[in-house]
Amino acid sequence: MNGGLPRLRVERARLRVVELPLVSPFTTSFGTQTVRRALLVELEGDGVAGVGECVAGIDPAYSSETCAGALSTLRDHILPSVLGAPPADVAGHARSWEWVRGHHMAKAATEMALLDQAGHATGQSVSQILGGVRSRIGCGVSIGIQPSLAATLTAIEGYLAAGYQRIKLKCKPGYDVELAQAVRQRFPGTPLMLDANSAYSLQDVDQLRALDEFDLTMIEQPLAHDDLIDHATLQAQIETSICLDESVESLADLCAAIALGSGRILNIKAGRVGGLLPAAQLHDTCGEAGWPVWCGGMLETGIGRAANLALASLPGFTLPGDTSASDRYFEQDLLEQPFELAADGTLPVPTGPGLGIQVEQRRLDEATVHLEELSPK
Ligand code: NPQ
Ligand code: MG
Repeated sequence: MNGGLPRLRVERARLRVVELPLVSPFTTSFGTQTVRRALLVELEGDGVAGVGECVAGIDPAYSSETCAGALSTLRDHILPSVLGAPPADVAGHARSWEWVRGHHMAKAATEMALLDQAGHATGQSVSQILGGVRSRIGCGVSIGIQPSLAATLTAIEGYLAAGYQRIKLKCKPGYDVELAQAVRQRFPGTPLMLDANSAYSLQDVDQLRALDEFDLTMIEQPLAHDDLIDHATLQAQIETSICLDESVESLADLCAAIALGSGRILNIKAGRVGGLLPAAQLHDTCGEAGWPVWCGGMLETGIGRAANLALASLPGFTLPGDTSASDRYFEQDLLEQPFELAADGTLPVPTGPGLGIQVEQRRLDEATVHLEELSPK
């Protein structure tokens, strides 16, 4: 990390729930989303404000966390640990909620707001604070399960025309080998990967091995969300590299995965691992182990999207991630300037102080479905 961060107070907090309709339904092996409900944490102290986005979903399907659960955990447990506490730097505030087990997405949202606040106080961008080295990020796109193979091919064509550098397709048992074959046939040279979101078991090894012939850059999280052992068994039986997502929620999980050989690549999401600072640590450990990493996505609004770009500017993020442009998901983002994909398939890393974004107040108010203010007890 670059230099020290200032010790700041957190004097007020606001919890806000927003809802943004998705441009098209997003279907994974665990369900279909038509709207993104997001929980925002807004902090203020020492005359400086910061905002963070919690990536928990409406349902506990991707992970056990939900928007409603994060809201109550933030209100009753995490924010009371920092509100009115003595001035502290971001790591210091984060230590005050270490006693809370789990709830990584709620913690990460608070940490994101603290980093935004610290950046505004010092003029540093979150990328600079984290030790970022890149000014533009190569982007891929994640495509949900479509009603037909033809619809999938059409969707891919559109995203490739827009410039996206790699295609990730959601898959599930029975929607995999034929899918990969059809896509490979039509787009022979395109960097292509699948994400199963834990839809398979070791009994499906033949099907998974059949994917080896399609030159996939990786298959993401084929097996159970909390498994590392079976992933190691599977990795020894297939050629395609396994990328872990759900199974790695901490540095301890990652160290176990590396030791076991549960995969060869990591999808890093700050929300899943409890914050941007823990995410940067996982990045460092992957570097030492020779695991390439890329930045995942959770259908973030522009706020979380900015944080993802800052994270992806670290040196080990050598693969295009799910850091897509705002219009991949939303007709209207929450920002004055939505993130727009350049023709070369990159997005810029924000350079302004903190997250480096400007939230459009009118749009934010329109999207708000719940708002509560917290102050020190
Ligand atoms: C993944 N994301 O990599 C996730 C899955 C995902 C872009 O593929 C609400 C809450 C909606 C959590 C949609 C992408 C979600 C979600 C997708 C997680 O596995
Ligand atoms: Mg995934």
